[in-house]
Amino acid sequence: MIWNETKECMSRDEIANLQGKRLHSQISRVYHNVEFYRKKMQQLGIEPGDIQTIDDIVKLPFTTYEDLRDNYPYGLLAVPRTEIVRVQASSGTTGKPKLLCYTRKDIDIWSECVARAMTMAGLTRDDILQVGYGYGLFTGGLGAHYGAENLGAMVIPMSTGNTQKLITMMIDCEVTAIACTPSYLLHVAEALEAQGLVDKIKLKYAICGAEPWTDAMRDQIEKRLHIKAFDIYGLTEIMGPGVACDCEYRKGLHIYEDHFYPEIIHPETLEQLPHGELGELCITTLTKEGMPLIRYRTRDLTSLEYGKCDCGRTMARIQRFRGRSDDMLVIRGVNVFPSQVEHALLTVAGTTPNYFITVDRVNNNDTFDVAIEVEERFFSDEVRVLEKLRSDVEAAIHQVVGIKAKVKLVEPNTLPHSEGKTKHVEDKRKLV
Ligand code: DLL
Repeated sequence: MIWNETKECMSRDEIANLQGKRLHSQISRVYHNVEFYRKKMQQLGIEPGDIQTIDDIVKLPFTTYEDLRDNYPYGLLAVPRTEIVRVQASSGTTGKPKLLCYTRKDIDIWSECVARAMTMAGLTRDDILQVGYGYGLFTGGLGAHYGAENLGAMVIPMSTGNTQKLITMMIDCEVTAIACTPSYLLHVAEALEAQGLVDKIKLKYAICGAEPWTDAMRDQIEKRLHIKAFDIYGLTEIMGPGVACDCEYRKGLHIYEDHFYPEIIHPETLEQLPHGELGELCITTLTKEGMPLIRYRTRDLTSLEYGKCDCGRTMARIQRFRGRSDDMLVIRGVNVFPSQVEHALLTVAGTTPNYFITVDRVNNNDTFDVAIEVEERFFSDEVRVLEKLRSDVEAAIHQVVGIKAKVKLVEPNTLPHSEGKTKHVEDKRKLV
């Protein structure tokens, strides 16, 4: 089943034509309405008239997450503030969040894209969907919610945090689909198994994303719950979930190219790479009104495949994610930068900037361990003093990062040091 056949199955020529037209009008709008882009384009000596076809995109400047932060909260708006009906924000930045502003039309397009993704997974208006992504500033909850309502499915807005209630309602309400992170779904599977309830559920589909996951994890989810699991991708800056999703043929995640133009660039030279090569995914929004982004560097490393899929869709397919070109980690669905831990440590007297983060996945849950060197004197003091420092550090990290870390305090010069760039992170999850 296809939600919007006219758009999802266009020929490559039709797609390129539409993208060229949309890019031209998007660029005219940002040039006239967003000082940030006008200045950047003027520095490069280009005007909206220079952008006629989609191939002209290489003339345009890039946008980074630092640009978003520097222009917080309304600096990149392309419409009057009064046209904005919603904001969402991205987790995981030190200090000010990255705020994304949506007009009513932006919300409509978002819910259409999520409805397309859900249709791709096999959902119809007959389904009952539990949303197990967090509601609030994070885009997962409200994004999935609006998409499912647009589809006409019945939505149960569970949010995160109460697995037992989720299980009870899953059984009582005869839930047929769930949208949540893959690691949370495995946690739900374990809880169902522990209570001998797997054969009481009516679940058929899961739409999982917001964090990297492997085919092995997908396999486990499908076997343990007897369902089909689909991979949904998105990021707050561009819209939220529903930028791309995979279909039953699993040949990559179809990106909705009528709204988002994808490019793969070399993360250092920033040159556009030929089709099929691995590099950083960069996305230009073609229809966004509130806060359009031009050549936004997602930092996600992947490649793109073109060519018609067996499902009939012609939109490019994002291949397996191979990590990121920056040091961001996604832990329990939350974006975490090592610099945030550093920032938290600065607020606690007695700690040093020498720390080491270890991330792993144990029983399908991400673990987040932080070892920190503290001043020698704490080890000769009473244990109580050391324990107090440990809990202060845990609280500081929780406050800045938004999730809890297991903190271990160690003596000076016990963590790895190097002459050049000290390595602060080991990710043992083997997700690529
Ligand atoms: O995670 C939006 C989302 C919500 C996507 C629910 C899917 C489902 P952010 O918090 O801004 O937005 O994080 C975006 O998470 O750049 C990737 O690094 C990572 N990510 C998201 N989906 C996937 C996925 C949401 N399916 C960042 N596979 C992105 C791998 C993913 N990584």
